[in-house]
Amino acid sequence: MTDQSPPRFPPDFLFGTATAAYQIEGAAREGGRGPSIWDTYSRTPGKVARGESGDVACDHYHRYEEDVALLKELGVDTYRFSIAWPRVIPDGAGEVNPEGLAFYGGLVDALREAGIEPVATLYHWDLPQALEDGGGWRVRSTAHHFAAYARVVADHLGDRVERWITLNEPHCTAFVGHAVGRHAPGTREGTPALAVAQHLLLAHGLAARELRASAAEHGRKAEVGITLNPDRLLPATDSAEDAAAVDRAETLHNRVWLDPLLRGVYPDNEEETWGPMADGGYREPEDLSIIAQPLDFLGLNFYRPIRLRDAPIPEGPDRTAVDIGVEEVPIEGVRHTTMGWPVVPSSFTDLLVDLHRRYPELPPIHITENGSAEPDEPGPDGVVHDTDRIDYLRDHLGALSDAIAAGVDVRGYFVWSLLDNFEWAYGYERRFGIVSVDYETLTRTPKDSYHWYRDLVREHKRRRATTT
Ligand code: GBH
Repeated sequence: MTDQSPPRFPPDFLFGTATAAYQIEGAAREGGRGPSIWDTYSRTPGKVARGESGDVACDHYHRYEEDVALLKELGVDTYRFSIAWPRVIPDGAGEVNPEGLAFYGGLVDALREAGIEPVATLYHWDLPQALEDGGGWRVRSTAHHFAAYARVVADHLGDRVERWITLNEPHCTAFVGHAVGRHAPGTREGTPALAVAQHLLLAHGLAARELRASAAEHGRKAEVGITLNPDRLLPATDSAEDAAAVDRAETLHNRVWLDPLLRGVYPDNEEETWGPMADGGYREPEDLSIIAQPLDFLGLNFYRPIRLRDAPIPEGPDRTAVDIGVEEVPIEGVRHTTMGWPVVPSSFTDLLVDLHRRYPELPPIHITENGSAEPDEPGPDGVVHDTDRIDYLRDHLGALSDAIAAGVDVRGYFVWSLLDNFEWAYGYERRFGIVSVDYETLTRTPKDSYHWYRDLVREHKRRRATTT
């Protein structure tokens, strides 16, 4: 039996929710916004389920005040959103769009007015199309353009935003975008996808320097982090082959990011993982020192564990960067969400404790996303009674508090997501929100999980007030 009482957290622990620009904003052709690779991808037939796109999404661009009111009623300490690069710099480089900056200025002001600390992610996958046309993340110059964009945003919003996330899940950009092909730009590449990973790491490092330089120049505070989605990878059997397969997958999923960022080294098994693809010539000697500058915090997104077994490694020119000789094996005997993802809360504890053990260099952690996609059928009262989501959140918060008790330094937790939204290649059918969105009328209706989370945050704040 699972414990029904909500877990407790240290008094200064922060609770929030998270969203991302392309998934909620809509207004894709308004306010001077330039096109992004997700506009191109979504408008390409056959890429996104039912041909859906983020053209309208939740229309958050026009309704952000209503959404901030929902956050205020929810009582959260903090809110994580992302800034659309093509709203700020429509072509990715050069001309800045004041209307784009004004939109985020308005959002940040509304949040602060409501007593909610904004956390801004600079890149949640919406690369300006003009940069993709010039080679995208495959070319080094994109990292420098990203740093210039970071500087513009920091100069403009740094008086009201103190916590920054450079990139969201670079793993998805590099490997789902350029090898699996299920995210924009949707290609299936080998060495170029590894170059993308390198340029993303470099972009993070260069942008972190700009965020800090801007803060220093203006006499402001800035905390800089990056959000990764490290996976809890489990071998299907205890064979040596499956253990080796998990080692390769650890490199593809986790070490490719964590080793350079936290230790200033590249994973020592790149050859075993990628064979001839690993030797790309896209690295410069100074890169590691730029990439490995200290992080103020590490953002982690967690949803589910993955079970893997050894599989044949395809050879030849069609081999992509995700073809490393592993195959996913279903995890049975547990509930699965509408994403088909197994619900195993203890794997969240295990992941955090294992990272803590393997990387003594870990900075404080924020769980920048956790949540579940569940059916959206409302009851006769018009409200979605999402008890499965409440169970998911409660059990994962319990698993998180177990990790904290085991010594992992976690400072905050953001539910994914405030609103039902555009779930990338799955379109609008998969719903992660604690607030339901009617995509015909764009009406927002809180689900039971919203009220459950509101009560949890209230209770936490009540205890915080009595202990400080
Ligand atoms: C996060 O990604 C995202 O940051 C967020 O925007 C998203 O809405 C949320 O989670 C829920 O999905 O089978 O090869 O096509 C989570 C990690 C990794 C999940 C890529 C979907 C598809 C891989 N995502 N994965 S593939």
